[in-house]
Amino acid sequence: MSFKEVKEEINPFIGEVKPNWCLGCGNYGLLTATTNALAKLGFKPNEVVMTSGIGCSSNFPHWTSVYGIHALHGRSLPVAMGVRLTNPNLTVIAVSGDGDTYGIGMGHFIHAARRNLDMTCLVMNNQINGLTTGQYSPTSQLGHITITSPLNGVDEYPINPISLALGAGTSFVARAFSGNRKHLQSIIEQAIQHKGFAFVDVLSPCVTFNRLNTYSWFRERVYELGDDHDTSNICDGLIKAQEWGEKIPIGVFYQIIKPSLKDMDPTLQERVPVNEPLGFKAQGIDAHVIFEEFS
Ligand SMILES: Cc1ncc(C[n+]2csc(CCOP(=O)(O)OP(=O)(O)O)c2C)c(N)n1
Ligand code: SF4
Ligand SMILES: [Mg+2]
Repeated sequence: MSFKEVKEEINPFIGEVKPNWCLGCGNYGLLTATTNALAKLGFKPNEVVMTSGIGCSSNFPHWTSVYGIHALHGRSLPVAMGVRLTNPNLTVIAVSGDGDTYGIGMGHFIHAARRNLDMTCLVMNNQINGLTTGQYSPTSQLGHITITSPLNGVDEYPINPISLALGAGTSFVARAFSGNRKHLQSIIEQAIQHKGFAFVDVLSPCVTFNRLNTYSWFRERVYELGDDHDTSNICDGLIKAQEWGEKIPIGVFYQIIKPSLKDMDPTLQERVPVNEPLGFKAQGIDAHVIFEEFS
């Protein structure tokens, strides 16, 4: 049996290119959980597309066998929304980091939440800019000494991704920890199955540039939200979102089913762009001819 055949039998979503993340990087946990979740839910690789921005985390689609679009810094979500509106047959997953999503991509995050298009947004939150060697990010802890806060540490208050997502109207809001693989996979499965914009902030330690928020730091603090947490009550979600410090809750904070931009806009329902003929009819140009030239 070739490696390719073994891989396809074990998990067809594992890509042929080996990840170049540092040994122990938190992102491996999410990669395993996501590929396992997709296989368990019965998808085929050609039914899924992943978009990403720029960062160590945003290299994620390369390590899988699904369609991937490695976009510009902070632009994972607008590209994902474009795919979602163009081809309703694909399952869309946007992956990125904390710097990418909550920094340069912040505006897109809020507006993607408002549109509630059916897609999943997975953020690998390591509270640092990993790829660019350890500058502080929008989620870095106050006082954290980094190469861009070398003297007194970070002096800007960190963003709270959970309350931010709730405030923007996100219809599925969750947090998971890459060191708790079983729980992480179950959250990813729920997010992919959710009808609407599903957001998961994944605590994903950077073992090279963040020596503060380590696996052991999280293991001492994270706990799973129990059955007593009412996921249909946004106020309960907002209260739990404030917990960060001695105790850090993981799990689904809030979930609601509500119409998306597409459901409410008749022009987006009338035409399915992927089924439209390619080309510019008015000018008499057939785009197939152009594509053939490059094939
Ligand atoms: C327009 C633009 N500005 C800045 C950069 C430099 N840059 C590349 S990745 C990155 C931060 C990535 O941080 P994060 O999203 O947290 O990813 P991580 O590497 O931590 O996984 C920055 C600032 C860039 N590529 N493009
Ligand atoms: S630098 Fe950090 S985020 Fe990047 S691959 Fe290494 S451990 Fe992961
Ligand atoms: Mg980061």
